[in-house]
Amino acid sequence: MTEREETLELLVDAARRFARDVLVPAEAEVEASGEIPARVVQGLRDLGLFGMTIPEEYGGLGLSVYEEVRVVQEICYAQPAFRSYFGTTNGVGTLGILNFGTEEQKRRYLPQLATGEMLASFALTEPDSGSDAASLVTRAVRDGDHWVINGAKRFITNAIHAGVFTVFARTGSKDSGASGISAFLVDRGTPGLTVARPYAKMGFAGSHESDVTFDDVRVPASAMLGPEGTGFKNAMKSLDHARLHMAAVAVGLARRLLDEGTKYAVERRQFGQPIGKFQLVQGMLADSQAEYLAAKALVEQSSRDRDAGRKTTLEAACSKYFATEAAGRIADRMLQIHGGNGYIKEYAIERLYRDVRLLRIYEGTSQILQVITAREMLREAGL
Ligand code: COS
Repeated sequence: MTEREETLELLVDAARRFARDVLVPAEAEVEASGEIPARVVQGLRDLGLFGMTIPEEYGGLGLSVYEEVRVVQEICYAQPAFRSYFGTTNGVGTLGILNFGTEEQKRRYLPQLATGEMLASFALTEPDSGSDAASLVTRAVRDGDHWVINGAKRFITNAIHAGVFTVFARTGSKDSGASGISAFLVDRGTPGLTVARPYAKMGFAGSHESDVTFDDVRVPASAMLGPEGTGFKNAMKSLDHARLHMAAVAVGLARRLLDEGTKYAVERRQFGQPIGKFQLVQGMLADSQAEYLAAKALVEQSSRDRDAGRKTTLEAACSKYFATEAAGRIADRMLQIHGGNGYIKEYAIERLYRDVRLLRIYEGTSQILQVITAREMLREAGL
């Protein structure tokens, strides 16, 4: 084992222990309060998780994508809202700065983001622009040395905590499509930027998503991220990476769901024996274990391909699609094993079942991921 591999295994082990010893026991408290306790946030900071993807020269851990997905799987053994708290800062909220930022922008934001002193949000989705991201209508108009932004964004994770937003706005004409979109870094507290109260949701208690509105928000020209008109590519590139991260979230959660179901199958007795002795229950366990192993292998191999410098748009889409759909099926089977007990709040499976539902929707719905996969295949074949 190389020194780097040994360091990774130490970090993975620390993340595993933190998830099982600190995060899982805190789940009920988060469900009741809707907040991640300060001691947990501090623990996530101490592990360096806010800076996983940020290079060491800016104070982060500088993990490769493979290393990142290994750590994320461990943290997501606990309910996924814990990961959401540092997820946008590692993922979509920061990747644009890493990929497209000037040295000045990197120095200004990355060191604070790496420590978790500042959180980042990614503001792409709008009320009428979700899967069709290139149709967004938030507008940025040049005014001397400034840009003036007007519009509304929807479902913005961590908006109430974020110190900086990567905002996608149209700088081209109304019908300019993807090539008329630019990205901007907008600081919290900029006049005209308003964050609404987080939504009440089906699951994911402790993760906060809000509407964000821009009413004549003036930012200096230096706040533009990358050249004018490259915002859409910036967003897509960030999502290619983030979808591997999200696939790892599903794999981590799938492991937890399997453990909950297996434990229940051992403890619960019916017809005079543990229900795990019944072959129909065994079938549900075996199908779920096979899907878990397949999802884990897929995301880890796809991450290695990305680290090797290959374009992994197709692999990232397949990983997120397969892993999140598999996690959904696993959640359903594990709840079925719990029977009536799976439907009451006393057991973790009820909450995890609601949490897992979101994974097939955000950062690309399963249907959009199917479209991306098929498009890449057909393009390769010359269509
Ligand atoms: N990496 C880099 N560039 C990319 C890219 C990628 N993965 N995907 C597309 N692009 C580029 C294209 O190459 C094209 O550039 P050129 O015109 O120079 O060739 C440009 O971006 C427009 O691409 P395309 O024509 O494919 O745009 P579409 O409007 O057809 O995109 C999809 C459709 C579905 C791919 C896109 O809208 C999408 O991913 N939607 C889901 C958004 C999402 O996940 N939202 C979740 C919330 S954000 S957390």
